[in-house]
This record gives sequence, structure tokens and C-alpha cells, in this order.
Amino acid sequence: MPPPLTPVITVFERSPDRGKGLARDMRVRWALEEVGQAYEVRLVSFGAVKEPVHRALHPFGQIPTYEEGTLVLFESGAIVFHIAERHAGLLPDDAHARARAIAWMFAALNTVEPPILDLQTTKFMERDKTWYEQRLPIVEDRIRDRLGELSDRLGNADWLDGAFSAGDLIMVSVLLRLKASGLLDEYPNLSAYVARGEARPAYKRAFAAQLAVFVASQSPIA
Ligand code: GTB
Repeated sequence: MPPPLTPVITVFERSPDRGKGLARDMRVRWALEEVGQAYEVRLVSFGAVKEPVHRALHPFGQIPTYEEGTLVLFESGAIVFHIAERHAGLLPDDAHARARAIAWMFAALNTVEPPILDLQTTKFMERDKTWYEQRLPIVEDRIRDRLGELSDRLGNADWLDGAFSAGDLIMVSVLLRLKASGLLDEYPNLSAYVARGEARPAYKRAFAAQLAVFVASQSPIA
């Protein structure tokens, strides 16, 4: 029997973000919802992702993975790019506009996300270090540098380059991780940009779906 063509993604059965929609499956779910592609979810545990069966799908033992027929993908950015390439709605038809939207995807993942990840590493894994109090403002200022630049570029526009694209989807997903820090509030146009992303019906559907997994994991029989 041929493998099913409905994409299957892996997500944590108990997401460490407790249903806040900050784990990497959220951006894949959002992309699938934007293009109207149904998908299935396979729940995995923290232990299972390190087992050979999952590592055959994901060399680094992480979520999300994406299976579609005989295609197996890992890396949320690559998965969103694949979805965007194969469906209308997330990348412009014009070749130059398309290339720029892809550039924004890379910028989100490669230029904006790293200092944000650094902040999370600092806060969650380095709090007990003697140098924690000195390091925290340095890491936060590196984020401010990027947010300032991004804020300048966005200006009063709704989206980064014309219509909403996969570049915005990834950028909003990355910026959402800053919400709890308060740093985003220092840039009202970026806060509004993120809110516009969250207001999209596809985002809301994706958010509800990942939250449902978390809620189910909290039930006594889960
Ligand atoms: N570069 C990869 C991608 O984009 O797909 C990174 C994938 C990744 O880090 N996946 C995490 C994972 O599997 C889940 S999202 N970790 C297990 C491991 O590495 O062993 C991680 C996550 C958790 C909580 C929050 N949060 O609360 O903000 C955000 C992200």
C-alpha cells in the first residue's frame, strides 16, 4: 500500500511550552492551515524522539518532523518552505517578490531568532551562574538591536514585503517567543505586527489544535 499523502507531523505529547504555541510545530501547523492542507499529528514523548525510529526521521532527535508520502522532512523552516512552495498563498508568484519572501524566512531563522534563543538559554539554563546578572542585559540588548532594525524596516506596513507571506509567518512565530520578556512591547509596530499574525484565522486554528494536545495531556487519564 502506498504511503498516505496527507502530511503527518510529529509534536510533543506534553509540550514544554504548556500549550502557549511556542514550540516549533506551531509554525508548521500554521502554514498548513494557511494553505488549507489537512494534516495528521503523531504524538511523541521526550524519550521517543531520541530513539532510532524517530532519529530516522530527524537526525537531531527533535520535533517537528513532516512525512508526506515517501518524503520525510525535518527543520520547521524547511517544512514551511516546502508547504509554501507546493500550495498557493504563502509565496508570491512574481519571481523577485518570491525571492524576497524567502529571504525574510531566512532572516527570521538566521538573523532574528538566534539572539532570542540566546535569551531563553540564558534565562533557563544559566540563571545559577555568577555572571548571570551581567550577561542578561547584554543578551537583551542584542535582541533590541535586531528588533530596532526590523521595526525600522517594517515601519507602518502590515507585513514585511507586500502581502502576508511565509516570511511573515516565520518572523511572527519567532517574535512570539519574546512576548513574555516584554521586549516586544518596546516596539509598538512590531507588537502590532505580531498581533496581526495572531489574528489570522489560520493562526487561531493552529493555536487551538496545539492547545488541545496540551489540555488532553493534562487530563487524569492522559
Ligand atoms: N531548528 C529546529 C526547527 O526549527 O525545527 C529546532 C527544533 C526544536 O528545537 N525542537 C524542540 C525539540 O524537539 C521542540 S520546540 N526539543 C527536544 C530536544 O532538542 O531534545 C522547543 C520549544 C520548547 C519551548 C518553547 N517555549 O516555551 O518557548 C519554545 C520551543
